[in-house]
Amino acid sequence: MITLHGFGKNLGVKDPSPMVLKVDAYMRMAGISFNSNNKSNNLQKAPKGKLPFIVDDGQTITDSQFIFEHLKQNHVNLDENLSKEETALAYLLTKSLDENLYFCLVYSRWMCEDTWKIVKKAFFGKLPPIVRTFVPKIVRKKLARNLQGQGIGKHSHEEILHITQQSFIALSGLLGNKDYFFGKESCSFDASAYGMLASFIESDIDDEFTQVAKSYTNLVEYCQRINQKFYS
Ligand SMILES: N[C@@H](CCC(=O)N[C@@H](CS)C(=O)NCC(=O)O)C(=O)O
Repeated sequence: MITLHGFGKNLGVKDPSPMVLKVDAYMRMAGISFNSNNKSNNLQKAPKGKLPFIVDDGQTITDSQFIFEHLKQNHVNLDENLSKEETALAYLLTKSLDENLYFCLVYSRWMCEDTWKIVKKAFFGKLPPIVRTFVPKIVRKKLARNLQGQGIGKHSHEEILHITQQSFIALSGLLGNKDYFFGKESCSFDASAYGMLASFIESDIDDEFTQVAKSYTNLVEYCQRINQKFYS
């Protein structure tokens, strides 16, 4: 049996991490049975200091990309009906979400003052009082450094919002009125897209970033469709 290690429900989303959510969605779409482990020390236990990781029959696999590859090789390949060209496209589109839109999400949650207040309470609100005063500051500083290093953090607020919107325009245009990104059946890119889109669209947070995501009706309906089919 596979165990998926994540953070657990927060900010109104099944998991606040789009990477955890996409692995969860992949396994649901593929009909692979699994357990979720959402213990608060999962991040400390994570072999590479990041979630998600899975344990499959004693084997630990970290990083959503490696997890997808493991699931495809050892369980169910959600992409088996895609052409070679579609498979290539699905991979590159996934990387666009993981390496670009993801950092816009991190910026919106951790760097924008009003949203940060909500995130701080949601992630650190249950810590003992003294720890609660310094741990959020340390984590926020680390993420600010990461965003600078990655490059998104060098841009202005308006520019980051613009980059975010460009991704939603592209995703909305690509999906059009199809059920899933590559047609009638879901593939690995749908798991990745859902993980990322739900992080904006299903979130309790009401800010410029989630508002812009929610303005694309076909993306909102896409999340609803996936919820109905795989999460009800
Ligand atoms: N490339 C990794 C990225 C995973 C990742 O960035 N996870 C974040 C949550 S979305 C995390 O665990 N961050 C904790 C930290 O950096 O301390 C993947 O695709 O799984």
